[in-house]
Amino acid sequence: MINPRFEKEAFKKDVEQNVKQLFRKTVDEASQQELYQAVSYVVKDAIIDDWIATQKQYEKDDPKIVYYMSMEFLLGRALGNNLINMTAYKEVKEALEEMGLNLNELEDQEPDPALGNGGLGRLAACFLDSLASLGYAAYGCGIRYRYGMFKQKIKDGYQEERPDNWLKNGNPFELRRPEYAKEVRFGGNIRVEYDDKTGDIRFKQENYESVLAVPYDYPIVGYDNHIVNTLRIWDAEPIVDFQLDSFDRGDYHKAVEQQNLAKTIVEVLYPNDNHYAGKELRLKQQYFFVSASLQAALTKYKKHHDDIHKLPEKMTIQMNDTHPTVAVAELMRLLLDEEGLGWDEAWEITSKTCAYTNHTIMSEALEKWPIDLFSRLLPRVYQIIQEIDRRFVAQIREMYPGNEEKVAKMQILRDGQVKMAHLAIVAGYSVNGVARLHTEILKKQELRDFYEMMPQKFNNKTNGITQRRFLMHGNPLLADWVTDKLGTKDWITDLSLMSGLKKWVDDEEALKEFMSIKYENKVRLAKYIKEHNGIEVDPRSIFDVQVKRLHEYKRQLLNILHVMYLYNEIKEHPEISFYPRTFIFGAKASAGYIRAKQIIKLINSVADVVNNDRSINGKLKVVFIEDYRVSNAEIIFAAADVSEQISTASKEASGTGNMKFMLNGAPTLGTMDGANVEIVEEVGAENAFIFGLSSDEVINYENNGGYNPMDIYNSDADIRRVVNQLVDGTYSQGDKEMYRDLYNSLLTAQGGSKADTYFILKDFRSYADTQKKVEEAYRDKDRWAKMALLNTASCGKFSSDRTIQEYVDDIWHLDKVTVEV
Ligand code: DL6
Repeated sequence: MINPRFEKEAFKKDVEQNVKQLFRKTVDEASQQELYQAVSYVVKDAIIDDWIATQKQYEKDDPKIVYYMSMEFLLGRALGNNLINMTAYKEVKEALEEMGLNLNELEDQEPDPALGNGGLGRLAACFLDSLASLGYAAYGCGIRYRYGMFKQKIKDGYQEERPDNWLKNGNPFELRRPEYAKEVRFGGNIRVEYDDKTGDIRFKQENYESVLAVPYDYPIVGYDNHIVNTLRIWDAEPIVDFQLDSFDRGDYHKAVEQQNLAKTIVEVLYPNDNHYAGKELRLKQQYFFVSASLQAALTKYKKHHDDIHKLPEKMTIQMNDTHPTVAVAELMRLLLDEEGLGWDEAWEITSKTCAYTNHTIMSEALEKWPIDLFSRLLPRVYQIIQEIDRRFVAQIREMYPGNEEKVAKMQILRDGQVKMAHLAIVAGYSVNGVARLHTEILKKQELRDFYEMMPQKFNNKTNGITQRRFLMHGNPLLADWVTDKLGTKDWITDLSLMSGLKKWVDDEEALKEFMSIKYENKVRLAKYIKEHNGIEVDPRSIFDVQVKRLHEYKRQLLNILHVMYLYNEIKEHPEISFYPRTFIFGAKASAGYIRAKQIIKLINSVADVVNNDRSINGKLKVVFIEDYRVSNAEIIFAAADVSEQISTASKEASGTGNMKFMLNGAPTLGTMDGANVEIVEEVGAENAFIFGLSSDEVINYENNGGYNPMDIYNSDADIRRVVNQLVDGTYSQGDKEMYRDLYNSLLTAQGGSKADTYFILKDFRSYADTQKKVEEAYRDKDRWAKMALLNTASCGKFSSDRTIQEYVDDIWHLDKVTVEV
């Protein structure tokens, strides 16, 4: 049943009213941005009814709540997604059309709230969508960065970073909640007070700096169930407003400091993906949002419960990677110092409340804070970690008497560092990886000692994605087709039903329809590329796509070297038949990651040469899509023929882009890495293109000193030619130094890393051969259509609904809630 607010006439009137009230204009005078806001406020109004109803229901049912703590939530735009989840998208689109407005154009007015870098942040957003859609009480807890992920501009082929002032026009969907503000303290010293009468000891922080954490609540709308959960992101404000008279009171510096701290702490998201920069401000950010979120969670709990010991029955905290793991010690601090519990009671509660997800085995991403920095910034939290560490070391020694090597490997405080992953594992009740292979690598390699000591904590939760955004919103044509073919919309909340599409795999008509939807989506992407890149691409060519963060382990370099190889082949053998291909890239590189930026430049240089060479008759095109983000990702996934998932095996924890491509009918061209392994298992090896070293082989090489890429360089003329083209000026207008570093990285060991650390040359041949197979398969239209359809039909496992249900069953143990309206 349609929400009365979205009935056409009522909706149109409300939009007109909002335009008038907000901007003193009529609809025909208002700008697209103003209209977007006016529409969003109507939608928000409808959401708020459900939001209130949900919170009332939660008060009544008192379900257990999960607090999903994450430095990143890569939400993507809200308007369209909210309308989809309120099942009002089509009605609203039509109502707007009747007003002469286009919903898609209005959606384009919304900035992408880019409060995340990549997979980890986007996963958090999918999880929130699934939690609400499945009817579980949840809070996302994060930071309201004033500047999210930078906007990427490509200038002369180089990446430039521009600030993303996403809040400049306000944010219609959020609500400021000053009544829930909390103070967060940094630095100073700890004074110990003894109470002679009771013998109690109290720890008082003195001479600290503090900020006021003020929450902004952002609604997370469940699908067609009237449930609205909350993403609570914290802004920082000075505790006392800057007052002129503070100068007279000698507080001038303090007031300025507070002002500055509040301003800087939430200023910007660190743009590092799978890499830890070790900056003091980052630690401040972590503690800031963790402390505020925990204080708020405890206040909420205590409102309805007297017994703090029962906290684990009513709340659980999921720590999204090591970034929020200071939560463990902060919860201990609150229980010890604010609630007055003893150590054992506090530990019992904490270790039943906190759980940790590991998202990477890249050692440079595991956070380890220098002890001097950590103890200076968080003196009381540090004392608590010392005690956790002391007790843990005693446990290790008890379990492994005389084995000091174990202590050295597992200790939390070691080598002058606070090892955050160790802290989380020791204190948490669950440790999970994000794909089966990843979890196995954690157990056997990276976290082996911990697994041996506490195997019961370890479990796997293979990632997933939400079909609401990545099919319904991103690919409405296919979504309608799926509903038609399955004869039900139930796949929207139960993606396993997609397997019902398999019965159409031999139906010629259905295959034709499926592929013509793909074609339409390719036309849509071609138009986007023309508008944004000025490049003409042929939607009949194979759209071969690699979109993700730029990182050496993800091997965009392998992809572009292969394009260079194909170009050589086409030039050299114009007579051989070559199916036209469009290689599409989209990737942001962390601002300080020089080599990643060189790879972006190389891709653009190759694009320049190849796209402008008329002699190859447009057989090969290369496109680098600027500013890859959630909103253009939706268009890209829908249009892809081939999904490039070519990380060095063992390095990609899971990947989630791979699942979005699969959902949209693009077979995977990839290594046996991360969740690719499970994708292949679901779809069958014959419907994917797998190449390269296995993770065992990679790990084996790594443990035995690497391999010698010079052997390949010397023996394979095609590879040698391509590698040499990095330094012969072919792609750099004669400049032989421009790509020297990339060349060196492939052939020579440097600064502690081995030559070709990511096995690019080692996997090159196998990749090129497999690419040939892709071409052969694509030429056979019928075979390709079946493969593509089978990918969509086999994606059921990869819904974040399934992932969340597993977290609920195995880790969180939440209660399901229904909201009647
Ligand atoms: O689990 C979400 C996502 C995985 O799909 C990717 O494979 C993995 O690289 C990513 N990990 C990170 C780790 N970040 N840090 N820092 O982003 O997580």
